[in-house]
Amino acid sequence: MSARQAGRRRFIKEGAALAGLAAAAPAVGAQTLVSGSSRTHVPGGPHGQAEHPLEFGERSRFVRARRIPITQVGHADMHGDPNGYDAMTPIDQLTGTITPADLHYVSQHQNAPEDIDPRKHRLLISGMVDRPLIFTLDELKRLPSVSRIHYIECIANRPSARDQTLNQVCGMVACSEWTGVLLSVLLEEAGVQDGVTWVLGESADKVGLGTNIPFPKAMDDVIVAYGQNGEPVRPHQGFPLRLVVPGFEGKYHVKWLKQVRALDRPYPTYWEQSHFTNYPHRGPLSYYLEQGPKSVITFPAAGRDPLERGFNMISGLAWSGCGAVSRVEVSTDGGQTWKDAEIEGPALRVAFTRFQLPWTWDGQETVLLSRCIDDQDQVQPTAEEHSAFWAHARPPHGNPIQPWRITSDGRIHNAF
Ligand SMILES: Nc1nc2c(c(=O)[nH]1)N[C@H]1C(S)=C(S)[C@@H](COP(=O)(O)O)O[C@H]1N2
Ligand SMILES: [Mo]
Repeated sequence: MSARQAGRRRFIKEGAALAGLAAAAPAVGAQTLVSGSSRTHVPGGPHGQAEHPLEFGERSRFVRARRIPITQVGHADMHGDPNGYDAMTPIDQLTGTITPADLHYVSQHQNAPEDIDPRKHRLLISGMVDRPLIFTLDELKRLPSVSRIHYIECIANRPSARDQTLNQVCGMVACSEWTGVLLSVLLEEAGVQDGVTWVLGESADKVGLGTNIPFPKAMDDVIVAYGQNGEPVRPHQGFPLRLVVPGFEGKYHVKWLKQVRALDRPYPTYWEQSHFTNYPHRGPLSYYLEQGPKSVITFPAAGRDPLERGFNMISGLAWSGCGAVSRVEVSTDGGQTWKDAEIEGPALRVAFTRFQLPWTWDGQETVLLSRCIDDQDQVQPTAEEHSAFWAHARPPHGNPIQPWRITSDGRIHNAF
């Protein structure tokens, strides 16, 4: 008998066995299937217990991952709003490097315009261009797309002695896969004229955020994004369209994007001047561009349960606005000695990179530190280096090293 025939014989035999099973269908199984088919929640269903019915896609009730309204962590709303529109990423709950869309922090000057109808929304490319263009969302989606993983971090995300937990210290950063059209494609299509040096992105919300971006950056890797982590960008993240300006501080990433203007100088906008430049502090108006290398240990970290003696895997996140993370060093003795952490997964440019280091804690008080080195050989600064460097200006990126002190009872404290 050939192998093929043997295979056929076996198939027939199994087929017969299955048919026999159907004929003598066990009563319980059959009934469960029939009664369960028309409802999502079957009391006493196949698994015997449905006292806590779940919507499809909902997290387990044992997982308490929610965005944290900024007023709840004892911070004033960054934009001085009593309603506190800002909310933080529960960074202690994240695994890997992607932030689920509903946990991505929110930073904005007013509540999200929830009701932008994507069929009515338009993107205008104007200013110093040969052909001003108006795009519908469908038209944008017909253009070549890119999907890239990038973090976004608010300028307010900085270590501070007044904060007590990891989420307070580092909850204004998140990392998603963004899908959309490169801004360069749209600008080229419109025909940018000689002399253009900046572009201005403007939003459709009432307060309106206008952000000036240097023209070379606009032509490099800026994305007009309609997708986030495999679905349309959600309203609080800018539905239906937002800018993603990789590596530049949060305010460049204009949500609810409605217009991009090509200009021969930056156009002063209220929010930019009042919150995001050195104005009215000292010296001439200046814009902060790429963010430097940064990292934070997310386990062990303040806000978590006390640490247990013995083996622990130190884990954390690192990123840089200037490129990819090339190395992360960890110190378990307050900075006297440093070890290279293991980088988990590919280190993508301008994206969260997870690192880990095995460690045995002997129960002695100590301080844990991490420092990121990016592929431009830039090293994350100490607190002293950071404040010395920015002594004469408002520091744009709060990227000094974050220390966690572990006391002998296992409790973890912010030692910044
Ligand atoms: N239209 C608009 N876009 C905006 C803002 C805003 O207030 N309005 N806030 C900016 C700031 S300050 C940050 S840090 C990022 C935050 O993006 P996220 O809310 O998606 O986390 O959005 C930026 N885009
Ligand atoms: Mo921000």
